[in-house]
Amino acid sequence: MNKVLVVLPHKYKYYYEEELSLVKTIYKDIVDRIIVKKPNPKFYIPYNRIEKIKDMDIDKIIIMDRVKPTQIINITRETEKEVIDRVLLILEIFNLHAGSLEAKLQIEMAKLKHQLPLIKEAIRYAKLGELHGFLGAGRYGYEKYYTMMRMKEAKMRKKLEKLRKTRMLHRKQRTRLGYPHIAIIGYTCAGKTTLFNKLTKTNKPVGPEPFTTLSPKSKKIYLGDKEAIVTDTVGFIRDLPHEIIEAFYATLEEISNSDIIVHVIDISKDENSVYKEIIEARRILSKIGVHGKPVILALNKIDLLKDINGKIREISKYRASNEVIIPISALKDINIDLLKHVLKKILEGKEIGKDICSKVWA
Ligand SMILES: Nc1nc2c(ncn2[C@@H]2O[C@H](COP(=O)(O)OP(=O)(O)O)[C@@H](O)[C@H]2O)c(=O)[nH]1
Ligand SMILES: [Mg+2]
Repeated sequence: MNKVLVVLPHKYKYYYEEELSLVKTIYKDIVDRIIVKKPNPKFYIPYNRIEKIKDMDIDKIIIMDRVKPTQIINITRETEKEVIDRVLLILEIFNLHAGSLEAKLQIEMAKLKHQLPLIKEAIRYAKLGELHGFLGAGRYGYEKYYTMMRMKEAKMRKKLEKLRKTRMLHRKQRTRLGYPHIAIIGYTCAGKTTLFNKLTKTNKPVGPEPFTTLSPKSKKIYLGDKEAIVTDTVGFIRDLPHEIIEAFYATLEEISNSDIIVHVIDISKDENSVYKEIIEARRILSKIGVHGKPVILALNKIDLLKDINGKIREISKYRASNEVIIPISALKDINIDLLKHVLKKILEGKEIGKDICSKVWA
């Protein structure tokens, strides 16, 4: 059930790789891709392609854009394939990382809200003619399904409010037990998962700890004689749709609960986009209430650079006082041991020695 066709809008022409990488987080088997310059008002996808899709061996069509409910319904009717738009895909990705009940509810709410207009549209179509089984509503009829979903949404909203209140009450008493936490953050495609896998190679996922909300993407690592939990966080997504920002922040609580943040940055990109990513990460951290925690700027993909020192010198200009710079290659295993060493030093509350400072731009 994983064969997909990806539809990319031309507006993301500089970010096709990132967009495809988002898709691959959930759907590994991308059979083909279509680039759309000007969306067709009725089908989004050009009509000559629609006819061919019908015979393609795929399970889903993923459209990396905003798609109108009528367009989704039209495509489904013509091709008999399921359509997922960018919002739904990103919510699926959030779900992979959501540890707490609150984050899960927030994501579920966003999904429902996103689908309600689609159900409404389906009601209109069903009245006009045939539209069976769309969105799993077949058995109930769309109107009943719509009412059911509205009720579900109201119920979820109440549950969330209650959850927030109790959390406010307990926040002060909440003490963290167990291991220190390291969160890997950064944009899509920066190399977070590659680094996470390198750091945790053979280690098993950890079970839920008391009083903490642990993401399913967490594993234990050994830093010399020290143990810690490292989390591959959801990642910052370019052009995040505004209606899912709340769900995004809820999913990021795994960062608020961490002791050290490793911000992975692809420095094979130009200086300006690296700078923007550093600033944006700081803004997001501050927004979720993370201030002054130690941050390691892991400048990744140095294997792709000709002038490593020049590039690092440029980026050092932007370093804040709580940040340490370590150039690495997660893929080619360059400076990973150094990164581990620095993590250990920070966990021990020790100064990062002068000997390292010559290699680490602290
Ligand atoms: N050349 C090079 N490629 C890398 C490095 N680290 C990751 N990549 C590649 O960058 C792409 C995105 O990596 P991934 O870990 O999935 O990024 P994530 O979205 O941040 O989790 C993959 O194709 C990786 O193989 C690196 O150090 N050097
Ligand atoms: Mg990843």
